[in-house]
Order: sequence, then structure tokens, then C-alpha cells
Amino acid sequence: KKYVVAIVGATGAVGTQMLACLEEQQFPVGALKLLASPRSAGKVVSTPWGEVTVETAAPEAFDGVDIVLGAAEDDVAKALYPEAVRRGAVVVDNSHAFRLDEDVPLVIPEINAADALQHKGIIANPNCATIIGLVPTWPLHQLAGVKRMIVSTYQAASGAGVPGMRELEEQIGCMGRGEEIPAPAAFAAQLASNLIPQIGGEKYQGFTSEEMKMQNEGRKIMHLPDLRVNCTCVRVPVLRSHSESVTLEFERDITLEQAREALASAPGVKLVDDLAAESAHDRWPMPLDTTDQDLIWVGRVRRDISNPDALRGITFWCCGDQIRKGAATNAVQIAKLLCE
Ligand code: 11C
Repeated sequence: KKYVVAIVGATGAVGTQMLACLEEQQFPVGALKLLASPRSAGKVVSTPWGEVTVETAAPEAFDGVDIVLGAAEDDVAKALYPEAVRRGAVVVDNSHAFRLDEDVPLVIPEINAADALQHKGIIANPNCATIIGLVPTWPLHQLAGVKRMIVSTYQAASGAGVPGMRELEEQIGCMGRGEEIPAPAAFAAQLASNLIPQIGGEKYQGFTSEEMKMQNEGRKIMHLPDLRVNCTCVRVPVLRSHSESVTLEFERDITLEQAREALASAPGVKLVDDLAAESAHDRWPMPLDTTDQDLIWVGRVRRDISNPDALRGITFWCCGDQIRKGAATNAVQIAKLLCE
């Protein structure tokens, strides 16, 4: 069977990547619709399924569509996707709009693929930082039962879409040429040669919305309602791979060797952890090396020496492409689960 697929937000960073992922993952596309704001409507995009003219995202555009891949903002998602469902489509939505709704599965296929099949028309794709942190956390949880996570994120400019990436590139160019850097627009401050320790607005006791996603989405995806998470999210001058430092505390003892073995064989994970390796690229994951590929690379796997019960704490570093596994790749993987 082949499916009529629509991408909403088709001209943005995630929408464009979704189109590429459909071909890479050999999704059975019968026909493709590209939907976007009226500003992009009329643009012709060359795709593996022929030239497609971008249409305005409106309820009637979903007539005859089987699967919608949503890469639009929350307000567009809330206004349009219930309309798409009413017309018979299943929506895989990358926005934040429905992630915590009881009726909406929130899915990372390596972790909770079965949840996707419980959908009532909408399936949510988690936040990029959640996906990148949880893919390697899951195999360790299965070994020893995770009860607490301490996470610091180092999030790339691509989290703010094409405007964020352009702003960083422009600032780096200005710095190289010794020119004055224009006032920032995508970010609250200059990102080049800087770090911005706030992503999202304040949500809970001084923690930002982005920081609370790690806890609230993590609890739902891993079915761990009591999981305790303490997260700090920082924007860094990297183009499109997010990195994270993760410390996990477990219910049961776990050895370093067990942790390494589990990570080395976990789906979606690549272990790069050898401080003695000749090449820096084989010593630890770096965001430049994880750009434009689909795996979460994990390294610096150690015991948490601050934990009084050191057998129950593991620390690692991981990097993953924010636009791919953090968004588009995961969404297309979910859509494939529906076909299978
Ligand atoms: C960032 N994680 O890096 C954000 C972007 O909830 O899907 C995606 C926000 C979300 O800025």
C-alpha cells in the first residue's frame, strides 16, 4: 500500500529534512503534498515524487491525505491538525501542542513504539533534547531502572530553525571579517563566541519550558511517572547537533562494563568512547561529527563518583543531529510504524 503524505511547514528546516527522510527511509509515498504559510505557497519543490507546488496549509488541503507530518508551530498545529484528523488523516506532530495530552502518544520508536498504535489521530514527536538524551538512557534503564537524571544540554542554533542557523553563520562571518555584528533577532543575545543559558520561557521554579520538557516528556515516554529530572539547557554556537551531559541514578547496581555493552548494542546508539584513540573523532562524540546522520553518539561513559552508592550512578556525554533524530528522522520512523 502507498500513502498520500502531507508535510506541514514543508519549507522550514525540519520540513525540508522530513522530505529527505521519507526517501531515505523508503517510506511508501503514493503522492506528496507540501503545505506551508501563504508566504511560501506557489513555490515549486523538486522531490523524488516529481515537482510539487507548495500549497497554503488550510483544512481543505488535508482532503484525501493519509499521513500528515507536522513541522509547524504550536498555534498552527492546534488550529489545523484536529481538522486533518476529522478528514481521516493520522498526524505525526513535531510541535509542543499535544505532547502531554492524555489521548496523544509521545513516541521515540527505540523506546515505546507500541504506544504509537494507541493513537486517536495524533501522535506527538518529542522535543529534540528529550530524544537525544533518552535514546541512550533507555538501554541503561532497562538494565538497572533509572530513578533520577541530572542533565546539562548544549543546544545548537538549528533548534531555532533556519533563522537561528542563518543568524549564527552571519555572526561568525562578521567576526571573521572584523565587521560589527548586527543586533540579534533569532536569539536573545549574540550567539557567536557566546553561550546563552536560557531556552524557552520560565516554566517552574526558575526552570525554563525547555528544561521541564526533559522531565515531563521523559516520564511519559518511558512510563516512569516518578522519574526525577534536574535539567539546565544552554544554547551554544554550534550549527545543528545538540550535545548533552547526562548523569543517571539507578534503582539497582550496574557496572561500567554492563553500561558500555548495553550502549554498544542499543538501537539508535553509536558508542564512541576511547580516550586513548589516535584520532579525536574516535575519542568522544562531537557535534560536528554527528551532523547530518541519524544515530545518537555516546561517549565519556563513567561512574558517577559523587554518588555515595557509586554502583548506582553512570555519567555520559552524547551528541545527535537536532534536525534529524531530534525531529524529522524520529517523525518519519513513527509514520513507518503506522504502515508496518
Ligand atoms: C530548541 N528544542 O533547541 C528546541 C526546539 O519543543 O519542539 C524545538 C522545541 C520543541 O530550541
